[in-house]
Amino acid sequence: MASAELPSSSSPALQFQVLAQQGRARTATMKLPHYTAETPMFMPVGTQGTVKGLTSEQMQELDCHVILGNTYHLGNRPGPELVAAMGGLHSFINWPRGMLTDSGGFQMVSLLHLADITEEGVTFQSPVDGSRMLLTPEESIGIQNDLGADIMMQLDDVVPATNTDLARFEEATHRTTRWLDRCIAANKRPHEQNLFPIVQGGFDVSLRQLSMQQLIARNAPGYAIGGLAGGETKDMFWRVVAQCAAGLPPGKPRYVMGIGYPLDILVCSALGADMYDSVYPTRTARFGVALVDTGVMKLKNAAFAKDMRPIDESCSCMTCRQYTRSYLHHVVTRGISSASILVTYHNVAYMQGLTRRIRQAIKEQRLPDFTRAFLTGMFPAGN
Ligand code: PRF
Ligand code: ZN
Repeated sequence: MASAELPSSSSPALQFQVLAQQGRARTATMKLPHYTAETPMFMPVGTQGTVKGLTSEQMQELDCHVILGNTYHLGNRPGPELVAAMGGLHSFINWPRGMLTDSGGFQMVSLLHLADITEEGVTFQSPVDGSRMLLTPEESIGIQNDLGADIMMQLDDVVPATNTDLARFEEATHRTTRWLDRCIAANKRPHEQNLFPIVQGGFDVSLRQLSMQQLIARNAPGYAIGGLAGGETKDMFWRVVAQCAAGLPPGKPRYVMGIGYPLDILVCSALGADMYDSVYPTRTARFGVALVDTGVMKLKNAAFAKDMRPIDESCSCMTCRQYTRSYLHHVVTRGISSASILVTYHNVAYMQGLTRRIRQAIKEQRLPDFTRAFLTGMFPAGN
C-alpha cells in the first residue's frame, strides 16, 4: 500500500505514522520528544520512577521504548518540586527514552479504597501521614508538568468495572470530559508534553460513543481507553476495545490502559490498539512466574529442580542464555533477591519480543497466522 494512503498525524510533540496495516491492526512509529517508539508497544511500569529490579541501562538493552511513571507515587515522594529541581524525571532517573505518566486518580481509587470523588477532584487520605488530600485536574497536570514526561494522562473519573449503576457510569463520562477541559487549560507545556484524554463510559455502547465524540472534539495527539482490566469478563472487555479502536481517529495512537496479559495485547492489537501498560509482567516475575508462549512457567514448581534447560529455549535474553530452570528454581524458592531480577529481565524481554513479533507480522501481512499459532501454543487442546 502506498504510504500516502496510510493514516498519520502531526502535533507539536507527537508524530504518528502508520507503516503497515492488516485488517484493523496497524504498526506505526510514534515520534516523541525523547524517543521514536514503534507500536504496538508495551510500556513497563516503573511505579517509583524505575522498573523494580532493573537499571535504566538494562531497560534500554531490553528494547523498551517508553516506560510509565506514576504521578501519585512520585508526587508524594520525592515530590514534584524535587524532581523538577533535578531537571525532570528523565534526568532524575537517568532514562533518555520515552516516558508516560498517569494522572494519579486511578491509583488512588484502586490502591487506597479511601478515595472519594467529587466534582472538584479525587479526595484521599495521605498514605504518608493520614491527612485528607485533594487531587484536582489542575494539580495532577501541575505535577505532571514538573515531572516532564513525553505523554501525560488526564485526570479521569474511573468507575470500577464491576459497577452496575448506569447513572454512575454516565456521571463519570461527563465528568471525565469536564476534567479534560480543566487539564487542557492547566497544561503549561502543551508543545513539549502530550496530554492524552481517556475514554470512559463503562460497558454501555452509547456512553462510550458519547465519550469518544466529546474527547475527539478536543483534537488531542492521542487517546486512551480507560475503565477496563477491572474484573469484567473478556467478552465485555473485547467489545469495548473493538468499539473504541474503531471509533477513535485512525491517524492517532490508541492506548488501552492497564493491559498486560500477552494474549490480551495480541487481541487488542488485532482490534487496532497501539499501546499497553501493566505491572503484570514485572509483578508476576517477583513471584517466580516466567512468561512463555505456552502460558506461564511457575519456577517454584518442584518439577524444575533438576531441569537444565533455560526458561525458554527460543529466548535470547541474558537470563535464558546464562541460567537454567534448575538454578532459577533454587533462587526463587529461597527468595534470593537476584531471582526477582533474573525473572523480571526475562519477562520484560518476553513482552518486548512479543510486541516486536506482532509488529513484524503486521508488516509481513501474516498477523492471522501468527495469532492462530500463538493461540494453539497457549491452548494446545483447543480449550
Ligand atoms: N484510568 C487511568 N489509569 C488507568 C486506568 C484508567 O481507567 C486503567 C484501567 N482501569 C489502568 N490505569 N487514569
Ligand atoms: Zn529469556
